[in-house]
Amino acid sequence: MPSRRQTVATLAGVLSAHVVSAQTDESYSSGALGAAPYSTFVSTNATPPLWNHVLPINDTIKPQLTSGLIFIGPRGTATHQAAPYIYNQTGELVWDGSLDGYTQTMAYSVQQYRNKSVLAIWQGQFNAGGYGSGYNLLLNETYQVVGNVTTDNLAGIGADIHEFKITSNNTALLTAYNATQLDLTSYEGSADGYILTSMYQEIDIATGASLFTWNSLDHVDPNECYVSPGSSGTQSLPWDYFHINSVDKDSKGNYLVSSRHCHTAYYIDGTNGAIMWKLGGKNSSFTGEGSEFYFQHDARFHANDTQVSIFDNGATSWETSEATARGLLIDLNYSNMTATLAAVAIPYYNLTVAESQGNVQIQENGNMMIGWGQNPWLGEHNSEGTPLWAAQFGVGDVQSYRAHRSIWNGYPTTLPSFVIQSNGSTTGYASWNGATEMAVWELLGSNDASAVVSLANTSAVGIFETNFTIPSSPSYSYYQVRALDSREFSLGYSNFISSSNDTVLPPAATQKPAVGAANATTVASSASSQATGSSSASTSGAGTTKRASLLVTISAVITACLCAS
Ligand SMILES: *[C@@H]1O[C@H](CO)[C@@H](O)[C@H](O)[C@H]1NC(C)=O
Ligand SMILES: *[C@@H]1O[C@H](CO)[C@@H](O)[C@H](O)[C@H]1NC(C)=O
Ligand SMILES: *[C@@H]1O[C@H](CO)[C@@H](O)[C@H](O)[C@H]1NC(C)=O
Ligand SMILES: *[C@@H]1O[C@H](CO)[C@@H](O)[C@H](O)[C@H]1NC(C)=O
Ligand SMILES: *[C@@H]1O[C@H](CO)[C@@H](O)[C@H](O)[C@H]1NC(C)=O
Ligand SMILES: *[C@@H]1O[C@H](CO)[C@@H](O)[C@H](O)[C@H]1NC(C)=O
Ligand SMILES: *[C@@H]1O[C@H](CO)[C@@H](O)[C@H](O)[C@H]1NC(C)=O
Ligand SMILES: *[C@@H]1O[C@H](CO)[C@@H](O)[C@H](O)[C@H]1NC(C)=O
Ligand SMILES: *[C@@H]1O[C@H](CO)[C@@H](O)[C@H](O)[C@H]1NC(C)=O
Ligand SMILES: *[C@@H]1O[C@H](CO)[C@@H](O)[C@H](O)[C@H]1NC(C)=O
Ligand SMILES: *[C@@H]1O[C@H](CO)[C@@H](O)[C@H](O)[C@H]1NC(C)=O
Ligand SMILES: CC(=O)N[C@H]1CO[C@H](CO)[C@@H](O)[C@@H]1O
Repeated sequence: MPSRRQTVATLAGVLSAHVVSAQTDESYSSGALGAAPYSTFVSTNATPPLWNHVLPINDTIKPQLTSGLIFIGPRGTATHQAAPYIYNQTGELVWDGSLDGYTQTMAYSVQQYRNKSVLAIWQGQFNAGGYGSGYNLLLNETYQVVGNVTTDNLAGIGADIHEFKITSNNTALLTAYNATQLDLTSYEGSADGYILTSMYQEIDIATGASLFTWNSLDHVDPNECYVSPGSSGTQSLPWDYFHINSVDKDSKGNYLVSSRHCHTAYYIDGTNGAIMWKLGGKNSSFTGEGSEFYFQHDARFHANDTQVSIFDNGATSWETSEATARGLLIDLNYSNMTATLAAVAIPYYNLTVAESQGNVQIQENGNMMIGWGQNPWLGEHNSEGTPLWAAQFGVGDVQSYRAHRSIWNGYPTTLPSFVIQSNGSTTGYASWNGATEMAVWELLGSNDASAVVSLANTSAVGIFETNFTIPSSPSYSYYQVRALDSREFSLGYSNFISSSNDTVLPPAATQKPAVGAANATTVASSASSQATGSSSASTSGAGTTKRASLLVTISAVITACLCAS
């Protein structure tokens, strides 16, 4: 946390960063604000990529959206701080995972584990060949690690970057890549060549034991795929003939696997790994427009397995197959084996193909939430494919493997961050990384860091950092803030900050921290920050009740939102 004695110059820098966020779309899109504009704050070191709502959410669109927060994992060479992030629908920061020690991620999403929401975050080593080896951490609503899932019995090869999905049986689906020696002369390669096999496992999360392991080389001949070895096929750069990037499982216990380099989604028998049908590619079991996609990602079953959604990249870095990437919802007809297009989402803006990454998340109301992969864009289309809103979160090399919307209620066990700055008047800055239920900041004063006097309340709904003037009279030796939710439940107290020097004292023993967690279930239904309807500020009404005689009016300020109206 920055010292309260930040210089005026630093403060000016911060303020100018906020001014930046208020500039027009064009200056962001054109790159005039840099390759990766980001926000800064006074009370924390968070530096989240700033959004530019190129197709803003208007009042007509709002009722067509479902609730939830937005989950992206910005990465790429221009990204100021690669990490898992949570934003609200309008691009306001909710959680910067780097402040909790998390770094660059790919598979990152909210999942259900034992009937509770967990945040699943892949962490590990990236391989220049486009895969990785690591593990998936499961965080509960208090951001504490409750699971750590990787491969089982794969001789040191850890969980790959591309997939982590928890099934309804509390098992996890994850991918893995292994280099193996193979005579590649039948595939335009050398006799002492090396090939990458794509594997996936189903893991019992509680025990870590694998229940199922599948290896692409056992079932898919490299000739079925589209990417020849080229300059790869060596020990240092093995031939990635299959490139697995998603795994889903249906109610019948069979798997759906996306192979980017075979342009195919494989339906795999959950008992023996045999391929039951193929959608797309050279030997598609289905005919029709729904079986034509290129270098795709994120194949998921829907509608009792009669539909599949796919992110069709339309390209890879060395080959372009289509005019644009597409979000696809495909109807599968098993009686005559036809695949028809139920919905196609095309980026309305200047985006074309996505050379890598990307996803389609079908919302409860049928909307398609799309992360455009290597392009720093995300957006939502209705069930007919019409764009509803779109935002960019970078201009240069900023990417997010996937983009999701999910309900998430966060009750951090860290203390709220509170900083006081004097620059003529005295201003307090408060934020709480990952707290989603916070509606009101209460300012408290104390002379001995125990007996506290309530001084003022200020609305905090939807805002990551709130600033407010600290009254000059009567003055106190220490100030503190308390976070309250919309029902005035106490969520937590900050440290006491001295008004005259750098002294920081912990909350008093009587100020039990993070009580919100105890009320997580009851409070969840009142969550306001995830609403999509018009201003949610009214829900803070109860929290703005006068709490003390010294109530002063304090205006909340939106500090880092680039919300074009
Ligand atoms: C989160 O996990 C921690 C560590 O296991 C546990 O102490 C805490 O009670 C859990 N919190 C919730 C809300 O489940
Ligand atoms: C998770 O497991 C990996 C090994 O797979 C280990 O390196 C890592 O430290 C663990 N992390 C946590 C937070 O448990
Ligand atoms: C990975 O490939 C090597 C070399 O062929 C092989 O020895 C090893 O068993 C493979 N590992 C797995 C988990 O299949
Ligand atoms: C869950 O387990 C049951 C019983 O083993 C099985 O029939 C079902 O297919 C499994 N479902 C998934 C999604 O793994
Ligand atoms: C789902 O499809 C199967 C046939 O594949 C059918 O037996 C089952 O009744 C369907 N379930 C629902 C809920 O429609
Ligand atoms: C396949 O069957 C569906 C109805 O079940 C029909 O609408 C469609 O025209 C058929 N397609 C072909 C190519 O026969
Ligand atoms: C899209 O392209 C047009 C024409 O090149 C340009 O005027 C416009 O600013 C671009 N829009 C974005 C969001 O980049
Ligand atoms: C709201 O946004 C939608 C989607 O961009 C657009 O079609 C519509 O014209 C907009 N409505 C208004 C009133 O701006
Ligand atoms: C997101 O936060 C902003 C504050 O920057 C707020 O105005 C907006 O209402 C919030 N959006 C939602 C959907 O809660
Ligand atoms: C809060 O900060 C903004 C600049 O981001 C400034 O315009 C506003 O006056 C500040 N409000 C208070 C009460 O300090
Ligand atoms: C710092 O301020 C606190 C109260 O504001 C005071 O009690 C303490 O003596 C001060 N410490 C120093 C080193 O001046
Ligand atoms: C510790 C705490 O804040 N507990 C609250 C949980 O919610 C109930 C109402 O449902 C309050 O009465 C408690 O004070």
